[in-house]
Amino acid sequence: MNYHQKFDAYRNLVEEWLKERITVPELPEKTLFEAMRYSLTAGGKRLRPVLSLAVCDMLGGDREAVMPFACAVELIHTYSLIHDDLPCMDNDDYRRGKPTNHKVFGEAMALLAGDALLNTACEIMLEAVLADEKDALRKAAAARLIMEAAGASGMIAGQVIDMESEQTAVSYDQLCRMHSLKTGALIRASILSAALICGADERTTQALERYGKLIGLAFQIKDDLLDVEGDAAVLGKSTGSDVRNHKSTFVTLLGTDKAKELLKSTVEEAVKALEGLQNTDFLIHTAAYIAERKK
Ligand code: GRG
Repeated sequence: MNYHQKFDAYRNLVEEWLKERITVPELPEKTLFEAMRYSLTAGGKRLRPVLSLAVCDMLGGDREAVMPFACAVELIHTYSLIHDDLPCMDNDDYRRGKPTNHKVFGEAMALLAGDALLNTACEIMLEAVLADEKDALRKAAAARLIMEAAGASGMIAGQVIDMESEQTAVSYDQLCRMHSLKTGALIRASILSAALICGADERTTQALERYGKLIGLAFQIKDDLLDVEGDAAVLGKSTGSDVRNHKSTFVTLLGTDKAKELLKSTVEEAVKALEGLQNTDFLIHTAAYIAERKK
């Protein structure tokens, strides 16, 4: 299997698990579940859960043990996108080339679908903790790590910094910190939660932490480059408020050429972080994939 086939195989496992777990019951509140399913099945790359499963395989861990946590991160990621698109945030009409959740279900339902996805993520992780006495502590630690990354010292903090820095010039360091919280925290959590559940030793955990940090940064530089190249607009990501056009990005701060150089060197450093570890092929390719992706 080549890299892309392997990525697809991981992604298919994630799709199957989510399809079974997030169903639409015949109840009066059915629309809520339809709204949750709508964004959850709208064509996301599944990068975060794929990373969790890849780390699990790299460490010879148990995929079944990691899967609920991998999917919980995807549910949290999906909720964050629904809320990010709301009129009170970025006010986007399209995401992944499709109408945003609130455009289809209305603002109130979109808000509640995001809330419910976050709650479901917690439920899924706690169910996994309670299902297995043997690894309960490790799994509880993984759940804590994921919730911290998603919360007020992680993704939500990044979103607040982003909101409050709109229309103001930010420094390169401020931009890095904002993205490290807003997008990096959840990417790192997908890697480190799997490492925790699989019992990674200190040296491996440190290497994976550095790798996660660097691919998170690479992910964001690439996102900024994609926005500029217009690919993102074609895919319907950037129809939001005009305010976004004035925001500092890696491209506005560094220029396209320097941003591309930084992307290249960040990926190289991410690969270097894995030196000395075994079975790192998939993670090495993922670092390159992040830099080469078209969406
Ligand atoms: C509203 C609480 C709250 C948080 C929002 C992550 C975030 C914080 C907002 C997303 C805004 C955004 C588009 C950021 C750029 C980087 C990013 C997270 C892109 C989307 O991630 P992908 O490319 O998405 O992994 P797919 O579509 O593949 O799932």
